[in-house]
Amino acid sequence: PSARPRLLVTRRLPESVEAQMRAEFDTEINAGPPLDRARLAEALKGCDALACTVGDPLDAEMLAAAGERLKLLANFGVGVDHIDLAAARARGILVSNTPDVITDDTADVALALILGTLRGLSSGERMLRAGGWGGWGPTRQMGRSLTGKTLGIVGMGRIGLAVAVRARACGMRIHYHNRTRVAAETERALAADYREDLDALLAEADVVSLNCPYSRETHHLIDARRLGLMRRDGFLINTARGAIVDQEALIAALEQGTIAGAGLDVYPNEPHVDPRLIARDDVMLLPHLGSATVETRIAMGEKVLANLRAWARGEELPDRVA
Ligand code: 8YV
Repeated sequence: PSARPRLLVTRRLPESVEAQMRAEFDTEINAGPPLDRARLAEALKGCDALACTVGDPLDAEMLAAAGERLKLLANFGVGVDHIDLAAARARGILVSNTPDVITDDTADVALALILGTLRGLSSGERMLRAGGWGGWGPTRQMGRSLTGKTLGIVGMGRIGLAVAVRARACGMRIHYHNRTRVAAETERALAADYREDLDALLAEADVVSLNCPYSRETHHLIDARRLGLMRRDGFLINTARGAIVDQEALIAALEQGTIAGAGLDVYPNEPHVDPRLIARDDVMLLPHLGSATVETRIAMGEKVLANLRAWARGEELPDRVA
């Protein structure tokens, strides 16, 4: 019988990562569709560690069903809103994630959504592919300049800061809201203005970028009232988590023209995307690909491995989620 810890992996990971997992752990990798609650509960029995991702339902009930052996949830991804951290703590289950390595790619996608919506890049491409390009004209395909616009960043952590750096390079002014102010020298370097009041930030920003974690506190943070504070020519960008926005209220704001457009990489009920969003030309919609590059997905896998190895050796986890 093998003394190696038993590891369940809920999705296929980059090949090199899977190979290392198989070499070091008694590894079972789910190659099929995402495990539903019943199949995940079944598969978890007898496992010592789980390599999981966003979308895996790791709530208190699931962790209780997993049994006593489960000791580590090594999440492939930085957001751990799908894990009941309090229940994990109560059961003595450690949780790790993959910070830092996803920052730049995710910020790039936020910038892509800013460019895509303000400049009409995605609607322009759709029109061209549909054969609708009647030719160049001085008043056709006019978007809005990034230069001189105010970007309001909600959540100035690693990703928010990386979005700010990119937006500065495009000539945008940075305002931000966060639980705490960033260091004065960082504010100076980005010429970033802190707004303690989220409502004030929403009212003044030409573009609002959501870069905060999803939690009970940020559930529907951007609701009908707050959408109503945004400028009529304002854009909402979300690369964080879908349920930070009340999607019904967002659709209503777009339909009523109280905001100018939205760029979304995340949705409340992925992979379902509301057909009313799909039908609109003033939104750019991406399939949660913020961290989806060859380089970053390997780096995320390496982080999962580093946390698994540390745990197996009884060492402190490099990316332990508090
Ligand atoms: C990934 C993410 O798409 O890190 C996160 O929180 O949402 C993305 O990087 C996802 O986690 C992959 O499992």
